[in-house]
Amino acid sequence: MKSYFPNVPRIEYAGPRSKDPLTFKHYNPSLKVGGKAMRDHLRFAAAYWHVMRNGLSDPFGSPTALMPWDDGSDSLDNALHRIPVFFEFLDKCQIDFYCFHDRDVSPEGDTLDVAHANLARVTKELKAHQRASGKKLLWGTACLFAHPRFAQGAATSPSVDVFAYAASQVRHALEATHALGGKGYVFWGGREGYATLLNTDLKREQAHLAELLHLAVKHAKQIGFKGQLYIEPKPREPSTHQYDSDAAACLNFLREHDLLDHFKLNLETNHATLAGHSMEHEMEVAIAAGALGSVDANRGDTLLGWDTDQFPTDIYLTTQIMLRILRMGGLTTGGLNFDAKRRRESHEPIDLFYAHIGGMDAFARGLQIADAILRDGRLDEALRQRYRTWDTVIGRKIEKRKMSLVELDEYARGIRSPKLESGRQEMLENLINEYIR
Ligand code: XLS
Ligand code: NI
Ligand code: NI
Repeated sequence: MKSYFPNVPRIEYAGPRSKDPLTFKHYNPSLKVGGKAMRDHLRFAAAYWHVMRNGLSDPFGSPTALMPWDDGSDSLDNALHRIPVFFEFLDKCQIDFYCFHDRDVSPEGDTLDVAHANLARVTKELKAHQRASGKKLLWGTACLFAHPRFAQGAATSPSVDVFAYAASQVRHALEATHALGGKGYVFWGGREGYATLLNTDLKREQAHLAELLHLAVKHAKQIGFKGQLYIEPKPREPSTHQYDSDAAACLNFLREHDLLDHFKLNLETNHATLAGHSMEHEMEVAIAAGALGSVDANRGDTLLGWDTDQFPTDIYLTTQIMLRILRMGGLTTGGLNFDAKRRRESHEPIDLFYAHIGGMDAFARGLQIADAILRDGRLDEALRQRYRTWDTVIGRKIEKRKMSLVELDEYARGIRSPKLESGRQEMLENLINEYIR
């Protein structure tokens, strides 16, 4: 069989002492952590759009990525040729899942009919490769942001015909995802927002967005798709403001439009920071609503104000993420999808491997550290202690909504002025550092 990465062996676990950059130092897929294999905790996925389609251009410069397997055309043939390259990449990286947009994997063509036929052809090929390799689809999605027709929105376009085009694309992307046994389907509303409120009917646009989601819920049911539907929050870029701006906004939107039973959130680290939040904040908000579904694993750059989608290599970050995933009992339909791209300077194919190895090792360490912190128990105990006054008769009564304002007034007048204890932030930060080695 032809190899597209002849100089790259299958990446294997070689332990923390290994000096070979093409080995895992920490990711040991079958190693059990807390009774569960690392690969089942982490459920790594690669993003087709970054691995296969990202030429690494930036707003100031053209693409740099070397892709010797790609003829640069938009032909169906070229699209089909990319598939074995991608599956070789997945195999060599030991990544079990992948994610794609309809337009990453198959060309748009001149008409919708051609686009759908292309997607159907490519889906067949993807299915054959999945079957031969055992790789799985974490989620699929429709690209409703790249084509010029979506410049003013897809579901939120002022044009009803654009809405219909978006709906058509969603139908086929959903069916392709279903055919491939996808564990989920994502809506990321890159253009679902506005550039200026002067020309925007915000209420109407949001209702249209909700309607597209309702249509997708209905269609998923009709075709028997049992995968999880997700919304991926992001505050801006490309729009000035996106309706799915952060976890809280998405949850409110889902509640308002009666969709919360059908959707979970796919949270991306760089989107959290663009929204002015930490990833752990976004995760806590989603988990509190029982709605954390999946993670787009990347990071931003504190010195750059856009979605740089860098590979996550920060052990603090991966520890924080894994702490929350472990506490909520693990990922089920979701995974850790590397929605991440190499820097423009890292243009050689081998950099794809270094990038993913780094992200996988960082999460493997985060997992082990988080597991150790939770087994140690002091962090959870400190949290429990901090709220212990609520674990009393009076606290429970308030939590059960069994106290009136008058009763609380009487209670308060019968006790001494409350004294606060220290929040111990620094002590707890030190505790985390004990484990980051
Ligand atoms: C872009 C988003 C996108 C989604 C899928 O910022 O992260 O890649 O994950 O449409
Ligand atoms: Ni993403
Ligand atoms: Ni992003």
